[in-house]
Amino acid sequence: MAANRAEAATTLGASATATGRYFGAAIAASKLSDTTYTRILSTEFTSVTPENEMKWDATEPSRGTFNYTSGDRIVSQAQSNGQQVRGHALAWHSQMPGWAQSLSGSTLRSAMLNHITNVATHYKGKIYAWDVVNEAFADDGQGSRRNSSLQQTGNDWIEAAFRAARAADPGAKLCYNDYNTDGVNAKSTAVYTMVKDFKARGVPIDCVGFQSHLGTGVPGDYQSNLQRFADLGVDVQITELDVAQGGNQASIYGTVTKACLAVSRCTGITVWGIRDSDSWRTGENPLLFDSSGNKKAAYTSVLNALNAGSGGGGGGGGNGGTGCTATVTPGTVWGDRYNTSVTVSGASTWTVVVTMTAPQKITSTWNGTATWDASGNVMTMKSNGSGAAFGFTTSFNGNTTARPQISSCTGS
Ligand code: 9MR
Repeated sequence: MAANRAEAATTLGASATATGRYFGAAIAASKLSDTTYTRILSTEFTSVTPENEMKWDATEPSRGTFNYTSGDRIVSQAQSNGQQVRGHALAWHSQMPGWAQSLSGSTLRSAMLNHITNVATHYKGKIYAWDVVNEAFADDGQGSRRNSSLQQTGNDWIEAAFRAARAADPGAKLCYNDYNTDGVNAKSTAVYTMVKDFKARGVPIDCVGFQSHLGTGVPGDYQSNLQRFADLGVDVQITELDVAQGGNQASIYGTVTKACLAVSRCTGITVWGIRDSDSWRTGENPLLFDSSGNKKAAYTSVLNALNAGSGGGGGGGGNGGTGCTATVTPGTVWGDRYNTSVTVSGASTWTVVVTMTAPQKITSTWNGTATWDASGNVMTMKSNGSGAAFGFTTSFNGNTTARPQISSCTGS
């Protein structure tokens, strides 16, 4: 079984990067002039999610008239910080503009598809992963679909949304995102069944987001729930993490972080806000920084878990490989390309799997022997006797935000 160990780092982003993952925050365009906020944002996070700015009501306030001002502001700020962007959310029953709330049936279906096509096209090449469909399952404890006007356009509305998103931005990972799916239960099992069906029928889906708005506990099967989705062949991401401030806040944050690190296809964690005062959960103080911007015990718990944890775990290898550590160091960035170095410790003969986000492509490598999967996005680098480090150059090809992810490190 492969087991990577990250070098100790002093920010959430750097520590997550050393495991091949991102660490993100939901942010608001209106707060980008707050210097405490932007200092923490640029120092600690490698990914951002617009909290409201890319939603339907924000981006298409009247039918066919699109407004990208606030979303664009977030994207350009992220790009100047070298951060990835998670797009949120293309189709959702909530925060629909008034004009769309008054539509139904085939008129609503075509308005939804037109919305997805326009927004995903506008942001093409700039989004690491889109929440294509958000919160489409009910809280009835039976795994039913939510009875929304979108659902009433036909049970195939979710796959239609994913197909429209893929056509508009083939380079973005396409996610289904929901809450109360954080353990094995009827709702998460209904999502699981849908994802399995989509994979079997070739409906484009790449990832599942687990919002993880948690109270005073975390499901005991949190990690195994992530793993069962990963085993379907999708990435999993913690997309909106916040935890009520109670006795266990720090340890719950640590448990969630460790669970992601233990699942090789868990590609990153996003917390739903920066400071407690930025949270939608007013009065619950559910975030990693207090209202003055100081690090809380929950912050330290996450950082320690990232620094101690395993990296991409090799997807359940268990076939005789030993553990090793693959630590990523970002290198020079040019206008059209950038370098990455990877240092391997814990084994002198090693195999490291690096996954790229299309349309980015690795154009040259050094100090290892590289082979590629059919998509050209997954590089398997084997040691060739030239030492404990290798490197590569990646061409942006229009996506300047994505960064390579270490999927596994196996020693032999
Ligand atoms: O944090 C968001 C808050 O500012 C908005 O008022 C709210 C509107 O519904 O949406 C919040 O974000 C939600 C996210 O988009 C989807 N999952 C649940 C989040 C918290 O409600």
